[in-house]
This record gives sequence, structure tokens and C-alpha cells, in this order.
Amino acid sequence: MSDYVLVTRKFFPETIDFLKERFNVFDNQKDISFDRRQLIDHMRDAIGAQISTSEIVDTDLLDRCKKLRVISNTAVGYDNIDIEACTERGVMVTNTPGVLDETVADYALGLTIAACRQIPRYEMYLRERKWEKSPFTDLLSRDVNGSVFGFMGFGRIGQAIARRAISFRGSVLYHTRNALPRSVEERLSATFVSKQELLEKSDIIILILPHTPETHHFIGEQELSLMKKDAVLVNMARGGIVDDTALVEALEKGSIFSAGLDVYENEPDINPDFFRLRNVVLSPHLGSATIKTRKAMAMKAAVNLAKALDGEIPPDLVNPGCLA
Ligand code: 8YV
Repeated sequence: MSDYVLVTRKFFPETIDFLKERFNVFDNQKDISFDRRQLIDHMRDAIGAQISTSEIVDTDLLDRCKKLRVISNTAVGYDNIDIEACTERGVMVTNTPGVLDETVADYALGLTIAACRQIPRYEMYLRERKWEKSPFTDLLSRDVNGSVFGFMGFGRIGQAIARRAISFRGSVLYHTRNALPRSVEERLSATFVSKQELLEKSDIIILILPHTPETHHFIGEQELSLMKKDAVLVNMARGGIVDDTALVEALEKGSIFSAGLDVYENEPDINPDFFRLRNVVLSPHLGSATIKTRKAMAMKAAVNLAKALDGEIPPDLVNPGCLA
């Protein structure tokens, strides 16, 4: 079979056209969900693949797809890919940083407001025709303005959310492995604190850090118990960073006020206990899903794929070690 690239998901026609001008393309414009066997079958002889975060690239797949030279992930996060295994086999991995920061930050703020002010719950109250007299002391929520925002992870997206938090007269704490340069801290009036201090002092805790073996269950029973009773937890990062069973329990007991979640363990088969709870706002991992941003992500991923196969170093190479 002649060389081809695989595009595993339905992306935009202009993305496919761009790739078709350069390569033989096996695409999936019908957006059929490939099971594991189909994914490997389709990828077996591909020299490159543009994938989404739904596809898992592990050693087993890599060992069966020996012609692969590049995996282009159409996302900024890449915990669906075993980077070390790709590097060892000389397979380049790319992602799509930068083009989604502001869009995801908008959504994070929206989810934060919805979780603090309980907007979906109010809508439900109205739709269920429960609005007879206007409640005054019932159905109360918590303020966003003037809150202490605590960021676990403070990269480009975290900082874009922080800019929005400041406009809500919020103050900003952050925790990362290493403190950021003074210039960044000053620009955002942000204070570096320990994980424990952030958990204890924040009103709104926003998770926007990568999911790695070190950050797996970064927020579990113990961390939840350190949070304020009226704290709100927002996960815009990845499922797996939060122990969802522990979160369900904390929400059920009311040991925190609420949560706003865009990501979950075991997506899309999420813990069904979330559906019973009123104090959680649930969103199906769509933080980057505006037309403009998804088009930019899809094209950025296609360009990375093309450059890598043309023998250039792709702009968003995640594992430069693979070139050694
Ligand atoms: C997803 C994201 O790609 O870029 C990321 O890492 O999490 C999102 O943009 C998108 O929501 C599809 O899962």
C-alpha cells in the first residue's frame, strides 16, 4: 500500500483539503467511532496520523504501526499518548497550544459563574414550574466577585483565566511545581503558595494543570477536606486529576459548596452519581468548542503533521528527544 496519513476524526473540510493537497489521506469524515482494533487496522501502514484525545496511543499500538513518523494530537493536552514510548521509537508528537487559550478561559469563567451562582439549577427550577413566589432566603448561591481564586497550574490558560478573575475584583493564588517569574506574578497580582495553603485559602479552586502520573488524583479525599465549606472546585484540565468518587462524596455531604466540571475520569462513561447531585454543573469536555477555535486547532494540527512529514521540525513538537 502506498504511503498515507490517517485522520481519525471528522475535522473541517479545509483541514482535509490541506492534507489531501500533500498526501494520500485516509479520513473519517463520517466520524465513525473506531474501536481499538479498527484504529490499529487503519493506522497500521500510516506514516502519520492526526488524532483527537479520544484515541489512545500506547506501546501496543506503536508496535503494530511501525511506519508511523508523527502523531499530531488535535488538542493542547496529550495524556492520551505515551510520549516516552513515542520518543523511544523516534515518533514525533505534536499538539495545538496557543490557539485555544482565550476560548477555554472564557468557558472556565462561565463554568465558575454557573457553579457559584447555580445557574443550571435555577433554570431547572423554572422549567420544572416550581416558580410560584419569588424566593428571598431560599435557593441562595455564592458570590464570584471579590473571591480568592486559587489556580492549580498557571500556564497560558490559567493566566488567561486569572486576567478575567481580576476583573471580578478577585485575588489570585497559584500553585505550580516552581514559582513563575516576578514579572508574571506582578502583572497578575498573583501569589505563589503551597498546595495546602491554596486549598485552605481559596474560595474558587481552578484546576488547569496537565494530567501526568504525578498529578493523578491530585485532588482526593484529603485535599477536599482541606477546602472551605463554601469553596467551589472547577476542573478545566483533565479527568484523573480529581478522584471523582471522593468528589461525589464531598458534594453529597456538602463539605464544599459546588463544582463545575468539564472533564471526568473515564470519559465519556462518567461516574453516574454526578447526575443525582444538584450542586455540580456538568459539561461534556467542550471548553475549546467554538467554531473559530476548533477550526484553528484542526488546521494547526494538520500543519504540524505536514511539516513533520516534509522533514521539518514541526512548530509544536512535544518530544524533541525523538530527533536524537
Ligand atoms: C479537547 C482539550 O481537545 O486541547 C485540549 O487539551 O482538552 C480540548 O481542547 C477537546 O475538548 C476535545 O476533547
